[in-house]
Amino acid sequence: MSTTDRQLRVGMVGYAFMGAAHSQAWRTVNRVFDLPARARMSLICGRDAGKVADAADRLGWDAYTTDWRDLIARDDIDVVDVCTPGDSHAEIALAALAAGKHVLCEKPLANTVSEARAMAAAAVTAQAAGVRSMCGFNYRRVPAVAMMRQFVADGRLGVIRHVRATYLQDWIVDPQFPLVWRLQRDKAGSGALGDIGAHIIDLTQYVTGRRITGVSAVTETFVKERPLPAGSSGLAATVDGAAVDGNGADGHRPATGAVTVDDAAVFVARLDGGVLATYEASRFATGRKNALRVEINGSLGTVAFDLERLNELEFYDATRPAGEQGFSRILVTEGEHPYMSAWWPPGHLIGYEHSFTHQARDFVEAVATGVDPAPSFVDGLQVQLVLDAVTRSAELGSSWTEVEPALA
Ligand code: SOE
Repeated sequence: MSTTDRQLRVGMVGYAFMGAAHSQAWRTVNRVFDLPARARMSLICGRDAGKVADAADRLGWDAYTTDWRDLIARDDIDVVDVCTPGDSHAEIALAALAAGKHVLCEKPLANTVSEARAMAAAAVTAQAAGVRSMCGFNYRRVPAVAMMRQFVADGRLGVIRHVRATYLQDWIVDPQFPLVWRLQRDKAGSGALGDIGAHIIDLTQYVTGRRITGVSAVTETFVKERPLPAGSSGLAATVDGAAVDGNGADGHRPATGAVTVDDAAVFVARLDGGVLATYEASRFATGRKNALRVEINGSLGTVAFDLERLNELEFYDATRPAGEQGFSRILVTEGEHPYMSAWWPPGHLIGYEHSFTHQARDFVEAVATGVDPAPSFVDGLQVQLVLDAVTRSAELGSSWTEVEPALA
């Protein structure tokens, strides 16, 4: 068998926003990257037969099923890609690992620390049998982020003193925006904290190579009651015949339900090695659509990344002669930059979806070459421990809360 004859037959559970993003990645990955195995989009799973059939057709999957247990039971599936809301991550991933399938699971890894612990333990056990698993923190795969990490690892920043991270959105500023699953604790685990805060927690730990050791947090749910959705898809949703003032077409107010997650979370943290950090995750930052920003200050320089300018990295090099210092903007679009040589000629830009293709690339390569991909489920558990500490700290009036290491 030649290397490209080797197939990894993927079965994906879920077909909404993340399902579409992952589909795009599976469809593209072997067209762009030269890899030791070929991902095949074998089977997609969703509960609604009509909708999943449509998704299979639209997103390019060979077949569909309405039962994830059926997907896992099939011996012609090698990889299970979990793109469902957090309340089913643990059950699906644990069953998949037990069946010897490699697993890619969307972030946050789970809804609770105990679920994440069980998943991490199962992943470590499965490793011994050559079964690989990875948590989908896709922003690690933005070339400028990978480069930022390299700068820190190479000592270009000297001694790291500060981390400053924000992830800001505004899609629920309108109090009439309906109560979608992302606003329900039993489905999503937490709100802005787990959905977008998890990204900056993972990114900053990844880039600095340091662990968050303690936090002091505040969280808030600004709008506590919202109309029930008639339908939703990704971050968009509708209320039955309702106008923006919340009155239904027939003059009756639509039924409402309680928002059971945070709308925003703000916390200060310590990372090991004496680093002081601030984090902010909000869905109420009016005008900020998907604004993730990370800045790291060290004794020899600063790097800053802004997702809205994801092809760039800002770098301040304090080792340059005093009169020549200042922030420089590195355009991360050249062949020597991480992932970029496979794409377009120098200077040609990439976007959000490419981070998922890079994630699929790294996953396929790891599985095909028999190494454990990162971020592992243990890394996912480490993020979960921070989310949990933030929640507990906020509940206790911002009291300082230690974060235990996932691998104690
Ligand atoms: C929704 O807030 C969301 O889609 C997150 O779930 C993703 O992880 C993030 O990449 C963009 O925002």
